[in-house]
Amino acid sequence: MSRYTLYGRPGSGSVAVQIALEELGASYERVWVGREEADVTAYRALNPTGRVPALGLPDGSVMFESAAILIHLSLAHPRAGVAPAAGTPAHARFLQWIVFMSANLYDAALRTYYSDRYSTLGSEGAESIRRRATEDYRRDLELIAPHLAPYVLGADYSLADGYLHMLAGWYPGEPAELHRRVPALAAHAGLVGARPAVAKAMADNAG
Ligand SMILES: N[C@@H](CCC(=O)N[C@@H](CS)C(=O)NCC(=O)O)C(=O)O
Repeated sequence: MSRYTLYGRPGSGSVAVQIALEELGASYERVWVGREEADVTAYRALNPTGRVPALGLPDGSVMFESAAILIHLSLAHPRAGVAPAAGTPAHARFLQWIVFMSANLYDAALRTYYSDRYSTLGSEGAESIRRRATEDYRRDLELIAPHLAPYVLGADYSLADGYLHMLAGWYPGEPAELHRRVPALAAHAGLVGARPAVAKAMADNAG
């Protein structure tokens, strides 16, 4: 029996959680949540936000919020080498970057792709929100880039890298242009993308 149930949609925020589950070698069932109203209504019984991802835990409870899920998985599997030991300065940096990415990069992605939800001024307002979100997105990717050495925490891969891989991959501009301007992000994308766990999760999302 699967220990975890991942609720997601192809190419959505569930990608980072799926990468994490693959990195852990965890047993999980992956459930795509439909977009029809009835599907979302049924899903709200598990996750009241109606958004993906959510993760069913081995005790049958369900949690949501991608950053919280990644932090939980790293703490629930302390010997898996996917995060520094809890309570250390390195773990403090792990928490810092995971929360930074959730609060800023993920938020910029939502303001970019759901800009109409952030405006009461119709499509004109939405367009200006989208433009600002894209600028914020680029600024925050550039803020992280100097810290990549080559991973978010330095020499060691952590679940923060899968998260960055997913979020940087959603950047609405031309990836080649972003990578030319921020070579550390290109190197990071190459390294992380080559990991078997990441490739497996990406292939599943590609269909
Ligand atoms: N803060 C949430 C954001 C989740 C989120 O907004 N997910 C998007 C997909 S990437 C979603 O479910 N969108 C569908 C909708 O909002 O209707 C998290 O980090 O998990």
